[in-house]
Amino acid sequence: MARVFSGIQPSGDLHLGNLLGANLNWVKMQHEHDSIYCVVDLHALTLLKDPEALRASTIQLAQLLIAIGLDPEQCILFVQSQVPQHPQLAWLMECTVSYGELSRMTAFKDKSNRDGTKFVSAGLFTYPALQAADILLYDTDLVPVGDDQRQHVEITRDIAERYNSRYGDTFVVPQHVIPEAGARVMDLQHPERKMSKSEEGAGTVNVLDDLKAIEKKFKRAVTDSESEVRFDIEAKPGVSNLLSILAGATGGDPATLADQYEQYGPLKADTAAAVIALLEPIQQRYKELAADPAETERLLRLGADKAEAIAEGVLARAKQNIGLLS
Ligand code: AQP
Repeated sequence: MARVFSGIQPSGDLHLGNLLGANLNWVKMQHEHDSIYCVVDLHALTLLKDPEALRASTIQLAQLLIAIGLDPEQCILFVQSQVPQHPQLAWLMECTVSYGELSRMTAFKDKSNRDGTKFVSAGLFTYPALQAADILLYDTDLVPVGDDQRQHVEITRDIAERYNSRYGDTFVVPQHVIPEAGARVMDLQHPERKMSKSEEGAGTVNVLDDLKAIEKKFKRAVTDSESEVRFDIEAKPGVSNLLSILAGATGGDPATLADQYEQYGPLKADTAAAVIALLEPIQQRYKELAADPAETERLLRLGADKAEAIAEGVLARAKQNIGLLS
């Protein structure tokens, strides 16, 4: 059975891009593979956070993942900072990746250049090394992620291969798994940029948004001055984004779905309805889980213990091979 690992940052509200790009695949894969999922709170520290807000977001995100369908009996679900092997292996990763490689990461360039970013932490620069540690600590074969994480899985593969060639066979070299539809959900108001946790507003559909507000967001989604419904990301980014969302939410194919529409209005209405049908039961389950944070904390602690039992062995192998005393 393949080993699956992926993580998500408690850095803001969970949105439709996270869901279609990654989390729905996580739910599916937990039934097919040996799956490990992580709320990567240490990654969230790369940008300045209010401590109370970080703690609350960490619990809320775990509850949302369970509400979406992750079952702590079927997979291991845990919080990164509760497994100390992650930052320990990250140092070995930092010493295996080069400054030049880290400088080429587009996420660093985007986030460090964002308006209002006054303090660029060293962690923001080196975080692909921590991410490599997250993945490699579990002898991971498959990493289900959205398209924006392709480059980070690539650098993880490069680090694993370099480590293996320098110090002998140590790590499994993982592969990304990216969904066919919904791999890159774009902002509804700015279809040239990806939907992201840090961009709140009319272009972002959050999993916990009021359902009426979601309908409005789709109604107001930016399209173009033509009227033809066609899947063409370059020429028609807004319309193609709606088709991708509809396909991701219903399991269809965006280009085939385009043939069913002659106008933008019905496409927007159907996409909103499909998203609402997906989110409504998640919101209901979340409400129940939110009422009992102590139970979530208990489940996460159990998950961390299971994760640590695996991570301990892999870290010991990595330390042994690089020449550290055990
Ligand atoms: N727009 C997206 N479309 C498809 N997949 C996406 N993912 C993120 N955005 C999209 C996937 O969700 C998983 C978790 O990613 P993250 O924790 O890095 O979330 P984020 O929304 O990108 O938030 P960040 O990191 O805080 O980014 P910014 O600062 O840009 O808002 C990953 O598998 C990711 O691919």
